[in-house]
Amino acid sequence: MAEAASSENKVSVEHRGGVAIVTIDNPPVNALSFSVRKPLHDTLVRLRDDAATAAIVLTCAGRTFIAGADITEFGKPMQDPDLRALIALLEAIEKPTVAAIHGTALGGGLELALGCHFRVADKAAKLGLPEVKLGLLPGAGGTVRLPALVGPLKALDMITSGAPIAATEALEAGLVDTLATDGLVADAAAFAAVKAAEGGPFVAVRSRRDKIAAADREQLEARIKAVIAKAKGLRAPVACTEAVRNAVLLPFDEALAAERALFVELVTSDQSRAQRHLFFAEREAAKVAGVDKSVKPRPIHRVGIIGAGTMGGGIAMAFANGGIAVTLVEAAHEALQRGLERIEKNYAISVSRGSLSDAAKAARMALLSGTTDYAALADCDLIIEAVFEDMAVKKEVLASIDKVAKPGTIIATNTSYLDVNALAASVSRPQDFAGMHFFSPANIMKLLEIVRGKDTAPDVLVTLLSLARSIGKVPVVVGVCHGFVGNRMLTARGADVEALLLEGASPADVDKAFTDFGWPMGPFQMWDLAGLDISWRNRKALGKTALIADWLCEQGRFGQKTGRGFYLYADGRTAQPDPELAIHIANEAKRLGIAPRVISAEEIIERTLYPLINEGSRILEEGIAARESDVDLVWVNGYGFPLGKGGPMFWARQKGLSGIVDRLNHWHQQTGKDVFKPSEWLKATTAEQTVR
Ligand code: 3H9
Repeated sequence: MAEAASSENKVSVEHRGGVAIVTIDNPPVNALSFSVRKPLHDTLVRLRDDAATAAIVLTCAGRTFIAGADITEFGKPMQDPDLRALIALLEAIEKPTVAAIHGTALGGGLELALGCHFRVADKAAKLGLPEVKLGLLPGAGGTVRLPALVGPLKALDMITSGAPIAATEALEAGLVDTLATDGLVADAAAFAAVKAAEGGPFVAVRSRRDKIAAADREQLEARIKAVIAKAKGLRAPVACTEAVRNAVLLPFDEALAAERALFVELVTSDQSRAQRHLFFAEREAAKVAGVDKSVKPRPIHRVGIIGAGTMGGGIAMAFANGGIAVTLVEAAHEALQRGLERIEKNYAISVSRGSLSDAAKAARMALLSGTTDYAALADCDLIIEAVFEDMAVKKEVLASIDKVAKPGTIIATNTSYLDVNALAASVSRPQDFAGMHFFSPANIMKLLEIVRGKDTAPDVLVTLLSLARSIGKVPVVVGVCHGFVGNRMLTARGADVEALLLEGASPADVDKAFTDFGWPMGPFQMWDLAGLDISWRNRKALGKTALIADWLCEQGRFGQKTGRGFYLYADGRTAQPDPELAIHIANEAKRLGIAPRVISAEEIIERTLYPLINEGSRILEEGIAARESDVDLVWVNGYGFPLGKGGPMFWARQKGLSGIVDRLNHWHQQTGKDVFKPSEWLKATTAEQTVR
């Protein structure tokens, strides 16, 4: 017999003999919104007091178990009952309670399941506490109950990485009691009936102290130290370690109270606000203007890649890592061989570091086949050219692809700067053509700019978006312009950097201001690493110059690879200041009549980051990016903009756009540039912020 327990039907109960099956139905991911918590609370009270109910099974409708608290409720007053109260109620029920888990039990969802006496999982289920990725920690007892069930070391790994574990691993770790074999709910109901028949008392997770008592505290402290060393200025991972340590050292209720205090600190922090913004930004990015939800992706079973160099090889690895077959094409056998060997070597390094098994390496290599014959591309569903960044070369390659690709195959160019519409003209099917701008190393970097040409078909965009997500990339659809979103803004960021040197900052001053801000490295470190010759070649092609960088290149100083660039690299890696460069810069400044002065870190940030934000605003005004959050995703995932600051546009809004406009005005005046003209987007947005 089934009955609805709430007016909205988000929680319903079915009685199977003495077992009450409580089903939560709150699509799409059964988040624990108030509209679920309230009826669930009332239902549990009723079943607790119902003499005919001998056991309770908690399960979910739809594609997944509860994916967590409702993130959209954070930052607003929490309506009672809160999740902690709900779990306390559940945990105190003296009848056996069983969570029946399918899909993903995440965050508050897993915490609710930890409030049950038992957990039964579907074999394909995943369980985890991903709060750290939102700049949070599990705030409903997860940091205290998980260590009790799986031991503090395992719990620390799960909580500080945020990565879910598979059901089999959860079984081994003691997180679930059994895996379903005949059907999840039926098995969970049978399990609950057996437990009820066996009789209590049933031990709540809070009372299981054996794994806590047995914890190796020295090892725990060592792991905590390692997590803190890798926290990169983020507070959440550190707070997670504090909470797990509390779970070991403090009595249960004290540890719970300490967890709560940490959660409140984090949920109101700028870092967590930024990370929550990025969570929703990733989901928003999947929505493309003019593309209806009903548009279906084309199936992609095999990807062809032209060019087995660093970029092509990296892209091939990205697909093989995602389980997709790849045909790699090179012009000559030797180049193909070199490319395949480089891939094999990269995988071998992962094996030697322990991050990849031999079997997984073999499986990935087996997905890669190499050839020098374009005809082998005939069965590919997507073909990406990743050859030299030159319009004529790319056009020739694309025309050759066009001749062999079957109808419906998507043809893509991996270009960083070139005009995608001009490239589309070299194929006979521009509707099947798009840009796919990967970032190097393409097997590691998460960002993918999907460049929408004027004729790109909606289903091509949908296909590339879902394909990218399936291989773990963060895709963002962008429009056609020189450098798209990321590289165009990067150019703006670097425009004043040489001027800063001439005015008195050293490369190390600039780089330090960047790393203090939270960037992984500064512009000079980045250029030295990438090779100064690359931007030199680009400048020459565009008829542009850079006073200092050109001088370095003219002397064959291309950065780390030649041992000298903006820095000296005596050992090939460690950057040392170069006195000769300092003299050269001072001489150039003198020649230009620039008097040296002390440049503050604040000025360095204002003269690099503010122009970048300004360029972002122009990109929005022109519709090259659809929304601010898309720009933020590009910068966080492709260029190392600090995660805890949420991306340049988010950071700019927090900082106050009108202040940024004032400072851009100021620097334009100070450095003798034309009067600063804010974009229409900046004007409108600052006006809107002022009114608010
Ligand atoms: C927490 O639990 C705190 C507690 O410890 C303490 C509390 C006191 N809330 O990702 P998808 C939306 S913190 C609200 O595309 P998938 C999402 O925005 C939480 N909304 O699906 C999207 O909306 P739209 C800890 C949520 O199948 C739609 O659902 N939990 C939430 O690719 C579909 O999402 C997490 O961090 C949420 N919790 O992946 C888990 N989750 O369609 C977060 C999703 O309008 N969620 N939405 O764009 C996920 O990791 C993935 O959504 C999941 C499904 C793997 C579940």
